[in-house]
Amino acid sequence: MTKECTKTACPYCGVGCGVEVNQLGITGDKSHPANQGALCVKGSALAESLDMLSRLLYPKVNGNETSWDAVTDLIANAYFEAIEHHGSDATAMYVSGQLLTEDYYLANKFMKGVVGSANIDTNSRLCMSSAVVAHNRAFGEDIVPINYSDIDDAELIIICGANTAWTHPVLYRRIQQAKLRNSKLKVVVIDPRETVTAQQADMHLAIPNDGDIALFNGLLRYCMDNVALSRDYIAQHTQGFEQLAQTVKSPDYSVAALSERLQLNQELLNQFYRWFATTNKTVTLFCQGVNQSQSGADKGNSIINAHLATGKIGYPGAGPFSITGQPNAMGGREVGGLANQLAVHRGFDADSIKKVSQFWQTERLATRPGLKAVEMFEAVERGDIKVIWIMATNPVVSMPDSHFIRQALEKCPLVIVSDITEDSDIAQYADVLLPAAGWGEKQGMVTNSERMLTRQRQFLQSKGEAKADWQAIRQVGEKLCALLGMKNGFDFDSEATVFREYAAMTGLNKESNLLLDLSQYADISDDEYHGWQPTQWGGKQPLANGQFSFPDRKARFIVPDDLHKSMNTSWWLNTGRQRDQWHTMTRTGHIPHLAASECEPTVYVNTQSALSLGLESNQLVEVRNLATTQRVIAKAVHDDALSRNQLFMSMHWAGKYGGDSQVNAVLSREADPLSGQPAFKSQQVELLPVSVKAYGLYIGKRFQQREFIYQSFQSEESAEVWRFADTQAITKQDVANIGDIYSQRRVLLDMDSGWLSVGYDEENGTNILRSILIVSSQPITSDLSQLANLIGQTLTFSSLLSIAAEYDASEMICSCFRVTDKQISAALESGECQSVSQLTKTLKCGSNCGSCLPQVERLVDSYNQTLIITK
Ligand SMILES: Nc1nc2c(c(=O)[nH]1)N[C@H]1C(S)=C(S)[C@@H](COP(=O)(O)OP(=O)(O)OC[C@H]3O[C@@H](n4cnc5c(=O)[nH]c(N)nc54)[C@H](O)[C@@H]3O)O[C@H]1N2
Ligand SMILES: Nc1nc2c(c(=O)[nH]1)N[C@H]1C(S)=C(S)[C@@H](COP(=O)(O)OP(=O)(O)OC[C@H]3O[C@@H](n4cnc5c(=O)[nH]c(N)nc54)[C@H](O)[C@@H]3O)O[C@H]1N2
Ligand code: SF4
Ligand SMILES: [Mo]
Repeated sequence: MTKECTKTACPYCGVGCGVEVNQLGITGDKSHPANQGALCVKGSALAESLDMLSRLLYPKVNGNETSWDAVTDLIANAYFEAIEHHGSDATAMYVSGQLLTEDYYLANKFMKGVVGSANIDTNSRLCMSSAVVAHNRAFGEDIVPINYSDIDDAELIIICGANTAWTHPVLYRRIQQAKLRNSKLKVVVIDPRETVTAQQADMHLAIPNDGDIALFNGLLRYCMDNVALSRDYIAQHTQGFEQLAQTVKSPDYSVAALSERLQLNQELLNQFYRWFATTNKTVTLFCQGVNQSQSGADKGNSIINAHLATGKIGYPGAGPFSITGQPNAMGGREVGGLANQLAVHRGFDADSIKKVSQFWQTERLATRPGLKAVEMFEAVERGDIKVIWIMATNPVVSMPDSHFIRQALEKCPLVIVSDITEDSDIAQYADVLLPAAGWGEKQGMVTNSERMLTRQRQFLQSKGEAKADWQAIRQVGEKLCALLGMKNGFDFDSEATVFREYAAMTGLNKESNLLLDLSQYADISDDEYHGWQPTQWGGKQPLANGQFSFPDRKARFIVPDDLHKSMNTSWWLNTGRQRDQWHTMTRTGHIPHLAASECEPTVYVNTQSALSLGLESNQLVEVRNLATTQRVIAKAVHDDALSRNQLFMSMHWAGKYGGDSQVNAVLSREADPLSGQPAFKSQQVELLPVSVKAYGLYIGKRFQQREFIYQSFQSEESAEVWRFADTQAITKQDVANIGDIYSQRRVLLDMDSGWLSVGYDEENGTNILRSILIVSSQPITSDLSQLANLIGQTLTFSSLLSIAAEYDASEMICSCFRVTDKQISAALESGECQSVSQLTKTLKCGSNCGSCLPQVERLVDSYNQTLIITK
């Protein structure tokens, strides 16, 4: 790591925290406006994320290393041939909100400006596209009209469809701090699950899946009935209110009717509506519980409707706030990287086509929208797409109906993948693999949820022959321009030159109502670019003047389609994130302390429903999609946070970590018809017990694998932890072949329900422990993974057994210091600690990143409540 201090940005979520790389390692940047020095658990583990093994170092074609020159020719020729023989639309590119703005700008220019097709889509389709539609329909432009400082000013914060405490932790901490300062501030969480965010709120509205539109229509109705509308705002700054008013007047949206439909008591609903109606400074945060739905765009608009109709927008502490998922999802939207945008907040209207063609000096410009992610992979499956370039995303895990996506890619004549690792699931489908420089090895610009542009800076040499993604595109683009007989549109020698061209392009918006205009940076010098300080576009309060981007400058109300989805199966499956992992685990799965909080693929099952089926916690179950007959196997865990017939599974389990237990295998491709965003959050499935004859746990470094029906992997400091299960009994003889066949000696002990096998080597007269293998006919409930610390140590058998006995099933609360719920409860019960601050001092939990503080607080609260009840 460098001696000097480099200021850069965290590569994970859209909070966009500033990070400093210095002699101490990687710490929060105190001067960055987004985080003022704070980092969450993932941000705090950034230094460890750099120790990734299995980096992809050289370009490869069909598994063989080759040169960048050869591979550049190959790709450019493939695009050229496909264009010549099948037309531009026979090609595609699928990119990512984790690309930097410069990468994104060139990818968009490559496809729309040179190839001449808008078949470039991005994983932001799975993430933000419903919010983009909602903004465009309401404001005439994709604008987030909020700053983080609005959190500090607000008196009511509504968090709808977001588990902010886990997914945007530094922003969530800002909410908690605002609450400490302002006793009037109320927080309401709208989520079918009682998440850690909901547990901390003043009010939790546990609506059924997709109940949001009904809830917000009811809110408008309440405001109408209680004279809480802003008639002036509606008259001066909006259009279309009358039609919406007619809709919400329906008896379906009375509090009484809603109370029944949403299964919420009337008093609670009335109180929520009263708080909204009487609080001017209201911010409504929303994320994937809103976006990832068949009515995602309409849900977004129903939230915006409520803010417009009451005029709660455009002043400090008020407005609808779509929080972005990925670090540069916003930058990608600005550049225009979605298939249904052209560039720089412009669509495919005649004026935009003319201006963009002139700017890029191209006669090949795409003139109509391309295929959205799901449609794109369907076209690949049909054989319509001959070449696809996938960059910085892992669609065979993250797209719905993932087996279908895999089949599609197997059929595609040429799949090019740019990734930092060869181990990602998508890399297994590549004909051509391009080694990408990763975070710290590349540089460029990112935009966070509040429109703040921050520089990601390089502080490491890139590894092997890895190149920044923009450079790979530049090379291929240059070559393709030559093949097509065009002027070279890729004459860039640095990120700064790319950024300047992009900034100049946003100047096309000068003579329009569009707010995105960075043209004042079109001539910045290299030094100014390198010294860039976090800068927000759109001004501090972009919609303060009530002037929107439509020609008449008025905002639009949208009548949302209030879907009533009927249930045809026994269970609803909801999916999302865990606190300590990032997406498909390629960057976080190998970090032991992040792996500890959810150690294996787990499906959370509403406790009552589970009990009524006789389903035990820790038993393996099968989640099945009846339509496709696909299934995944995972460990069932009872969960009171879910309502009846609800399941929840995290999206992360992928690669060797999750084996075949990847939840998207059972998700359908159902998507919002307007945005194309898949409905990841409410899927109809069945849950079936799996008849398991043998459960296994291996701790060591040399696992002999074989075909199991279930297998998962957890990374530990000194060893690997493998969990597996089989429908066949594993015999004593088999045990000898599964574990560690390399150790000099094995001891096999009979246990009540199976065997314990310990492998060790004799070295200089002592026995060194190499592996521990347990095979049992019963689920292995204890978390024995910490026994990994003993691997490589001198073996004393009695110590092994006593430690094994101590590690009872417990939940990892603080990942940084590995403090479990059991340890916290023990400290409270013994009287050693009585408050969060004492726990933080004594056990250290929460004293590093603070991501677990909401859970620690919750444990203290529930302990205090038990005290009151027992007294
Ligand atoms: N730790 C961690 N943080 C991350 C990420 C990560 O991988 N790990 N990824 C980042 C990215 S790209 C994104 S997009 C964000 C996502 O951030 P969030 O949207 O906050 O996270 P999710 O867990 O996907 O889903 C949020 C909640 O929506 C709820 N929900 C489901 N259905 C409904 C519904 O019909 N209505 C309502 N109101 N709620 C519903 C779910 O129960 C869930 O608690 O997180 C970012 N931050
Ligand atoms: N069931 C379910 N599925 C979901 C969701 C859900 O809530 N539920 N959420 C969806 C959402 S919101 C999102 S954002 C997606 C995320 O899903 P993905 O984008 O597929 O997930 P990542 O694991 O972030 O994939 C990034 C890939 O890029 C590689 N990579 C990292 N850095 C670089 C780089 O600098 N250059 C290049 N070329 N490669 C790099 C990584 O190794 C990894 O393979 O998942 C979606 N899928
Ligand atoms: S909240 Fe955490 S993951 Fe998100 S940007 Fe900040 S440190 Fe990174
Ligand atoms: Mo996302």
